[in-house]
Amino acid sequence: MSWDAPGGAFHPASAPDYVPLAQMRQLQLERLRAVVRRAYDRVELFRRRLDERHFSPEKLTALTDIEHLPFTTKADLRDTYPFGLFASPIEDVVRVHASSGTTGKPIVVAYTRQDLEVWTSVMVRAFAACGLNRGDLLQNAYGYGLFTGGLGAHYGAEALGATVIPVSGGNTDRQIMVLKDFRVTAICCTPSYFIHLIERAAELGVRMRDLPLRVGIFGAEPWTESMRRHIEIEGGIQAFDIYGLSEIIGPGVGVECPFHHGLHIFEDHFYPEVIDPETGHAMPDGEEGELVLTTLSKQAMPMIRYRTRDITVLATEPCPCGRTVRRMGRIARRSDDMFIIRGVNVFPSQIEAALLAVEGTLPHYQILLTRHKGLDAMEVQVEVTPELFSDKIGALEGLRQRLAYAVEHILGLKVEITLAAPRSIRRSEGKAERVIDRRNLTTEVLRENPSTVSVP
Ligand code: DLL
Repeated sequence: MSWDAPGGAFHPASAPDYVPLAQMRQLQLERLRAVVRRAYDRVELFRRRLDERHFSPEKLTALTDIEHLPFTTKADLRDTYPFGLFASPIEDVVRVHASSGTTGKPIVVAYTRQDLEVWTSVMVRAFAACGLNRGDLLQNAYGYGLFTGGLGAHYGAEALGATVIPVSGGNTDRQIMVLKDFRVTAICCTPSYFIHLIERAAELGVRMRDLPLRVGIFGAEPWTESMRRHIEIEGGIQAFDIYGLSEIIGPGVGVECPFHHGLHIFEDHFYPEVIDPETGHAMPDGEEGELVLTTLSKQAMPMIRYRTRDITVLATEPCPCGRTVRRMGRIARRSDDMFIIRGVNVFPSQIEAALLAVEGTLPHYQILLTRHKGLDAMEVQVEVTPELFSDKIGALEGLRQRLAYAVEHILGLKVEITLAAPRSIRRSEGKAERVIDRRNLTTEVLRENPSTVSVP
């Protein structure tokens, strides 16, 4: 990569995003061989699994041989907690991060100095793809700390030469003051938090779209095209989707370019596959399945065929921006945030799409699952616009029926819709909590306290 352009600006075209495919595949094969060798020599779990398959690193002679390698899962990280998958001695590990697991303990990830350099370089490429450069003031409202969002974005933007404002997450009124007073031109945070910022700004008499802010780089949670439209119109900005996960590096695995035709994957460092989540078999490009990623250059904690649980498609058609690296579709859902209600598989994103298609609602909703006498029930609470909320009861009832119909039409399930007052659903400063599942809680409470008969 080069920063040699006039004024020391970063030149996106100097990044490996544009190299001819054959050259990329060659580089990937060389790196794959090296990383598999490293993991085999240094990570006991991986060596055991490869030995069980009677496969050794030197048998890997083509990229398609990756199919012979075992998958790595979140459970493997949990089982080897905290440092069991490290491939570098602790003396060479200069940073750790952690992300909350589904059960009590977090999963821990590690970086050598070189890993951090790689991370910074992909974040530079990501921000540059969103049109950021020197002279931009970036408000970094991803949380700083164990979460990878804050520091990942911070070092990338600094290396790009942008002016970083490290506000971190939370303290919404101060965020708005900084946005306005510092004449911020770009922001990064979760999309749900940005929607919250727009709203709070309006309450404070600040119209987000009148500010100099022009770009938002949003990720860390699923969001939809309707949310993008809302953000772009109300925020007066162009909104980009950025993807990543702690296990692989943090933010910076892939990002949209200004054409918004999916997210370009930084394939020279992260090798993507899409598999059928049921069978584990590779899916052809263009078909939807679970994203599996292999780190091609990670030293401290190489991940071989990590099952992300994120559902997407890989696109190979050329992008008008000229980047040759493959793109992944926007992640609308995970294979495991799915919940099953009365035998029907439901993804929160399906409900969100149905709600937002109906005029009069805001993109704030919560799905409440309960069980009564063994029967599952789903209630969807959705906020309505202030105009509608102050309207006649009849208008609200009409809206409620339209929403119930829209959701039932998509899911084939009866749901209870509750219209909520504007700003009544709890806002998150990081990832939004969309589903509250009280079904297990009910049984747990009963077990702890057998005299309890009814639980809310
Ligand atoms: O969320 C890293 C990140 C920070 C990405 C800031 C983008 C921006 P984790 O906390 O480990 O890491 O969570 C990773 O979040 O497997 C997806 O399910 C989800 N996710 C991340 N980015 C997106 C996105 C960070 N753009 C998990 N769209 C991933 C949808 C996303 N889901």
